[in-house]
Formats: sequence, structure tokens, C-alpha cells
Amino acid sequence: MNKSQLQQHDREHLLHPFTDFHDLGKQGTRVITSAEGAYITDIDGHKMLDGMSGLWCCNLGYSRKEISDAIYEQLNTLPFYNSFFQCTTIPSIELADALAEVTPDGMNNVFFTGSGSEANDTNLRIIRRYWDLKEQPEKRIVISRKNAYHGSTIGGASLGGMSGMHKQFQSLDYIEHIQQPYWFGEGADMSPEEFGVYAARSLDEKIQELGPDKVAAFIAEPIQGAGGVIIPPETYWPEVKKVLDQYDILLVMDEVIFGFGRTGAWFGADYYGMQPDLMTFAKAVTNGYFPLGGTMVSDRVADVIKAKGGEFTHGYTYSAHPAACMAGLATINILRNEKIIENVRDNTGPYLAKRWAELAEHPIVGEARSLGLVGALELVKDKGSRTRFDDKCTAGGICRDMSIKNGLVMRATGDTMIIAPPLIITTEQVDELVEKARRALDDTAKALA
Ligand code: PXG
Repeated sequence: MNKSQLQQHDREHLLHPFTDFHDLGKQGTRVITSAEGAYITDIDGHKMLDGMSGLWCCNLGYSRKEISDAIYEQLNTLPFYNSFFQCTTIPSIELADALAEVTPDGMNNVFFTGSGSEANDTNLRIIRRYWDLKEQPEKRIVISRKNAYHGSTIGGASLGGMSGMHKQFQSLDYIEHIQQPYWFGEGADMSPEEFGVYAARSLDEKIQELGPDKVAAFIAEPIQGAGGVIIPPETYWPEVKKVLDQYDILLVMDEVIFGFGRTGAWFGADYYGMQPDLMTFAKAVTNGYFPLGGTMVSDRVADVIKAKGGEFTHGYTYSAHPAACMAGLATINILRNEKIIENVRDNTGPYLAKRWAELAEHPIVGEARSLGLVGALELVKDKGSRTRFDDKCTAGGICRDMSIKNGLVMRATGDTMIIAPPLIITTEQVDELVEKARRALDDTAKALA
């Protein structure tokens, strides 16, 4: 099939995620056909620096034969076996061991799933099981944050705080949402430090309002990813820690985007010095080469679930799929052997911080923030008052299209432009990324003038 035939069949038969089918029908899909290192190429031969690592998952880029070979060899040895009914496979044991080593101290058990959404549903099941076994069944409510993203299953979407999603389904009724730590968008006249404390205190207020004996857990991404790379002020996590220390409440950190090195530490929890009770992961655990997710379970929780006995009536056919586990092992080996995360922390992360900050001087940029290998640009019409161009997010859409045209995949969340390039990006490629982003900003400013 040629390009237009492919687009037509795509229109006729494929329902894409998070897509306005009417718009897509008019525009046609971009057909991506190959990838190498940090670059992807479409069917027209247009090569682009992938500033989004696929979808926050191909942290090692697209050319890691060690991972595809590990999957292939496993598929030719034992392509599938389940981990129900007292069965196990060698890759799943080895990956569980490796995860216990690389995750924070005190996290020594894993429950495997096929995705991040399923992992957050698993968290909801574990949280309830834990409090039931602790004989505190009245602890039922899970607190999350507005504009959080925790997946698209009913559990994941209920935990998430995206209003557009909530309009399209009926949420679970035991989930409550509090203030997000989005200083640029919601910090008003406060300093970032004051606002960080303010946002964290809203957790305390909500716990008091609901009653600490009713609250089971608090879930949060270390940094909101899909919500617009919202890097909390430095005061936020220490204040959350203070609040949580006062109450008997579980902390779930959703590391689906920030796990496996994006901040320059193995996990966001390590970066912020937090000790979660449960930790969701997916995406980069296999470098995106095979679907796999899961939740790391702390000893505090695992000891109760294991020791008290009784069947935990939960699991997925693909929990601990052996080929997925081999992909995970190969990925962790590369991250360790090539010191990829240390390089982000000491070299490419600081370099991106320096270069990305230069974009703050652009006339349509209200803020340029970054941490490790993730960054965001806030597009504004007026820098001083942080006024947007309009309330339809036109600027973000234009900037994304211009960027792709110029050979850089940047994603728009509203009028916030975001990047999360592969962790293998070189400093020269960081220069290329920043120059292409700058050109996209110039083109956007011209288009909006
Ligand atoms: N938690 C977080 C923090 C995520 O970012 C999920 C859970 C769900 O994972 P699965 O594997 O079920 O998709 C995610 C997924 C975007 C975008 O546009 C982000 C995600 C997924 C799709 C699009 O930034 N994150």
C-alpha cells in the first residue's frame, strides 16, 4: 500500500488512542516506518530527532539489539508461560531480583502487569487488601491530584485528575483530588517555595476533612509527565513527607515516566528522597520494546499480604510474560553497564539545563524548566502577566506542527511544549534539539503575529 492507501485504511479500521476521529480523518496519520538511535523516520523519508522517546519509553533509543535479541531468544525457548497456579519462569524470577536491586531500599517484591494502567489498578487492589488484612477496612479513600495522569483503565482514569477524561466516564467514588504543585500555572503571587508548601498542605487539609481513619493512600507522580512536565517547587516533596509522617497512610509513587533514569537518578523517589510503599512502573523498563508494567511493593505492605495468607484474587494472563521480562533484564543491564543514568546526572542533564534555559529569553516563552532529561516551555502572549494566546491552545498545536516539520518531535500539552529525549542523547544532539525548538518557537511567533 502507498501512503494515501495506508492512511485510508487507517481511517477506516483503526481507532487511535486520545484522538478526535473527525480531525484525524481530515488530516491523515503520520506513518512512522523506521527508527535508529535517537531518530525516527516517516514514510516520506522525513527524519526527526525524537524528543519524546517514543512515548516516554525508549530511553535507550531505538537501536539496542541486545534487547531485541533477548526477546527473540526467549520467544524461541519458551514464548509464553503463565505465573498463576504455582508456576513461574526463569526470566520473571531474574527480573524480580534485578528490580529489587535497582529500586529504593525496602522494596523487594514486584507484581507484574502488562501496562502502567493495569499496575495502578493493581495498586488499588493491593491497597484495599492491605488495610483489610490490617483490620482497618474503613480506610478506603485514595487521594490523588488534579491534572495527574495514572492511566486509562477505569481505575487509572479515576486516579488521574484530567477533567477532559472525567467527563467521558464514571469515576470510582472513593478517589479524591487535591491541588497540583503547578507553580507557573497556579502559583499566583506566591514564590515557588511558598507555593510548594501551600500545595503540599492541601494534602493535610484533605486528610483532615475526610478523617485520617478513612484515608488509605496518597498517589502521585514525582513530576507530572502527561500533565505538562510539572516539576514541583523544591519545598513540595519535603512538606508532603512531613504530612504523611503524621498519618498512617500509604504513599504510592507512580514512576511510569520518571522511573529508569529520566531525572538522573534511578527513580523519582530516589531523586526526591522519598520512601514509597508502592511504586508503579512501565514504559522504559523494557525500553518500550515489549509491553510490561508492574508495581514494586515495599516490605511494609508485602509482609502483611504474604504473612497473613489468604488468596490475593488478582492477576493478568500476561503478568510476568517471559519475553517481556527478558526485555526488562536486557534494559537494566544496559542502564547499569553503560552508566547511562550517571551520564544523565553528571553530563547531559546539566548540559540540557543550561541550553534549555536559554529559550526562556524567547519572546513567546513564559518559563523554560528542565530536570534531568525532561523539559517544558510555557508559551505565552505576555510574559509578565503569563497571559496565554487564547483558551483553545492554538499556540501549542502550531508549535508542535512546526517542530515536527523542522525535524524535532516535541509534544504539546495545551500551550506547554514538552520534551523527554532518549537518555542516550549526546551533547551535540542536545544542541540540535535546542536549535530546532528555537526555530519552532520563531515559526510559531510568526504564525501568531
Ligand atoms: N502512570 C503514568 C504516570 C503515566 O504517564 C500511565 C500510568 C499508564 O501507563 P500505560 O502503560 O497504561 O499507558 C502513564 C502513561 C502523554 C501520554 O501523552 C502519557 C502516557 C500514556 C500515553 C500518553 O504524555 N503515560
